[in-house]
This record gives sequence, C-alpha cells and structure tokens, in this order.
Amino acid sequence: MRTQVVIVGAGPSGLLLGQLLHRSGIDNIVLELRSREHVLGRIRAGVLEELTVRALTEAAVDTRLRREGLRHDGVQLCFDDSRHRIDLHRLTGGKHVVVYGQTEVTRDLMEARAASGLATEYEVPDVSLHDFDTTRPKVHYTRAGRSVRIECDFIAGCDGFHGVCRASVPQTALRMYERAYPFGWMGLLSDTPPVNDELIYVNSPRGFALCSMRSRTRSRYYVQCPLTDKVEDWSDARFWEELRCRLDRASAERLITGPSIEKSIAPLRSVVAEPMRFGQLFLAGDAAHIVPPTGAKGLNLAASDVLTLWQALEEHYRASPSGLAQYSDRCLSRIWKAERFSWWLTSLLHRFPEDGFGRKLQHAELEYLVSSEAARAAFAENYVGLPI
Ligand code: RFL
Ligand code: PHB
Repeated sequence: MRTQVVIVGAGPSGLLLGQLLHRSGIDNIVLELRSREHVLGRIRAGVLEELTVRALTEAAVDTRLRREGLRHDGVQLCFDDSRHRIDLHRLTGGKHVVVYGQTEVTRDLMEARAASGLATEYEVPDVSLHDFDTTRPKVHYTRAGRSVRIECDFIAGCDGFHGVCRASVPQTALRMYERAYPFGWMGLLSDTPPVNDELIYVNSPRGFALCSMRSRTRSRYYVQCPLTDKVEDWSDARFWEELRCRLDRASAERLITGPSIEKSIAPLRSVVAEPMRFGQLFLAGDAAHIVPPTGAKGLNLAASDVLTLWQALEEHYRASPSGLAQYSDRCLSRIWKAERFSWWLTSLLHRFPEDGFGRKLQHAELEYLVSSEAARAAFAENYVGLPI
C-alpha cells in the first residue's frame, strides 16, 4: 500500500491534520491504537483559542462548534474568599476563547473523516516505523492477523505522550526537558448547570480548584489532589464537599451538585522533546510536548503544530519553497511560551508541600495580578493564545 502521509494517532492532532491534508488534496491514512469509542470516552480539554477555532474552520468542521460552543470574554480568579474578573476581551483588543469539549472536536473530526470516505484504521496494536531517515519511510502493522506495510513520503507522529513515534527516534537524537509537579487533578463531569457563567480558577488554603463547563447544563470541575490518590478514594459526596470548601462563599452557596457521569485523575507535568523532526518523521501535539492543564494550552498547542505542519506539507507538494525545514523551530518558539505560561499559572494557583515562603509569594503575585492592568493584560494575552 502507498500513501503520501501516514498519520499515527486519531486524537485531535491526527484527525485535524488528516482533514486539512485531505482538503489540500494530499492522501493520508490514520492509524489508531484504540477503538473509536475509547478515543471519544476520554474527557479532556474544554477551552479553545481563536487560532484553534480557525484551524477547525480551515478543516470545515466548525458547524456544530459555531452553534454549540460558548464564547467566553472573561475568566475569574478566586482567592481569599473573593472573585476577580479578568476581562479577556477588553484586555486583548477584542479576543475571546470558546468553551467546546475536546470530545466534541474529536467527534466532529471523526464524522467529517468518515463522510469523506478517508481511511482510518482503529485498534491497530503494533504500529512500527521504518526508514524515516530516508526519503522512503514505511509503516508496518497487523490487521486481522495479516501484516500490512504502507510506503509513504512522510510520517506524522500524532500519537500522544505515550505513543510509538517519539519512542522510535534514537535517544541520542532527542533532548527531553521536564518538570513534574507533586500533585494531580481529580476531575468530575456532571449534568448540572455550571456554578458560574465564566470559568473560576481557585487558589485556596486547601489547594487549587477549577470550575469549568461543557454546556449550560453540563459542568466540569477539578480539585488538586495528592498523586497517590485513586479515583475510588473520591466518592461524589467527598468531591462536592471538597470543592465547596475551596470556593468563595457566594459560589459555594450557588453550587448545584448531582451524580458524576465521569471521574478521572490526571498527573501534572511539563515536558518538551526537541527537535520535533527526524528525517521524514514529524511529531505534533502531545507526542512532542505536554503542559499541565492549568493554562488550557495542550489541545491549542496541538492545533498550532498541526496548522504549521499542514502549511509546510502543502507548500512541499505544491513544489514551492517549503517550511518543512523550519517546522521544529517555528513550533518550539510558541510551545516554550505556552510552557512558561502553564508552569507560571500552575505555580501561582496550587498548594505546594511545606512552603510558607512560596505561599506568601503566591499571595503577593495574586494581589498584583488583580490590581495591575499591565499584569492582567499579560495574563489575558497568554490565555487567549499567542500568535503563531
Ligand atoms: P492525544 O489526544 O493523546 O491523542 C493521541 C492518540 O494517539 C493514539 N496512540 C496510538 N495510535 C497508534 N499507535 C500507537 N502506538 C499509539 N499510541 C497512542 C492514542 O490512543 C490517542 O488516540 O494527543 P493529541 O492528539 O496530540 O491531542 C492533545 C490533547 O489531547 C491534549 O493536549 C489536551 O487534552 C490537554 N488538555 C487541555 N488542552 C487544552 O488546550 N485546553 C484544555 O482546557 C485542556 N484541559 C487537558 C485538559 C488534558 C487533561 N488531561 C487528562 C491530561 C484537562 C485535562 C484534565
Ligand atoms: C476543562 O474544561 O476541562 C478545562 C478548562 C480549563 C483548563 C483546564 C481544563 O485550564
């Protein structure tokens, strides 16, 4: 079998790239380890930057997003029992973010791919990459007991942080930069109206909390928890009680609770792999970098990598001077700024073990942030997303 681009991974990065390439007339095949249902069952991101919305528009998968996505012009920070609004729209000269779940983005992309009759192989357990340091790379896998070999021009590694693509690169060709945080997020999804019509990021003496949403009737909440906690340790009742304790009094009184429809724990980490290109293999999204979710940047960075890669591949196939050689440097420049913002916001809002000095600094910084227009403008500029 032969195609132009083999895309490994059917998460948002892989499916978005596939759709963009298809619209440019570039053949591609997507290979995914898990089932379609498993991919759709993962509850993750909720906040899209305008750039991500633009990428989905380019891919012609924005119809439902435009209808159902919630435009947010501000976010709120909560500490010392009071809430402070950051007016994203005013502080950025008219920008905003859109609340629309990653699950819905993925579903829209899957449906568009199926409607275009494009090849996607789900539940392929043994993808392996070959000869990507030559101009004739190959990808092997097994389908219904028979081995399949695809020859291609390029491989796009969109297979997330634990995928096979980055792991196939010789360790000497790769440099990893990493920071781990001593806590995780316990997340709960429920069919209850959100406590507030804007997101609330909370720094409380009991730890971080976040009030987010998926729609006007579906809420997504998170509380900081120890890394050793298991989902079974968190009954719904315990979660709601803990969230209530971390919120300001007015929000706590308004909070409407109900049965969870999903609960999960995510560790927080910052990782960047450099470079993002090895011969004909290009890494994009979580395969190359992860951020703690505090800044809502992971999916958005994935979309900006994919936009950059799509443009470079399109130029290559049009035989114009192509951005393929600059791909890694272009992406990394934006990635490191998002890594910085995500690390900073994580450091500002979470409770760290035994750190009196750190807590005083957090407090000083929070007071500065809510009292200084310049500091709020810097927050807003990063939150809505920096340009490519
Ligand atoms: P994904 O989504 O991990 O998809 C990779 C796909 O590759 C498959 N795969 C393989 N396929 C074939 N062969 C193999 N050997 C394979 N190994 C793996 C996997 O099964 C999977 O389907 O990576 P992608 O596409 O790069 O997308 C990245 C985003 O998923 C991620 O950055 C965001 O979810 C991060 N994130 C957030 N990002 C935002 O922009 N805004 C947010 O509000 C936000 N909130 C979050 C988040 C991540 C969270 N968690 C769980 C870490 C909130 C949370 C709690
Ligand atoms: C979410 O809705 O899941 C969400 C929102 C904002 C974040 C992280 C996660 O910073």
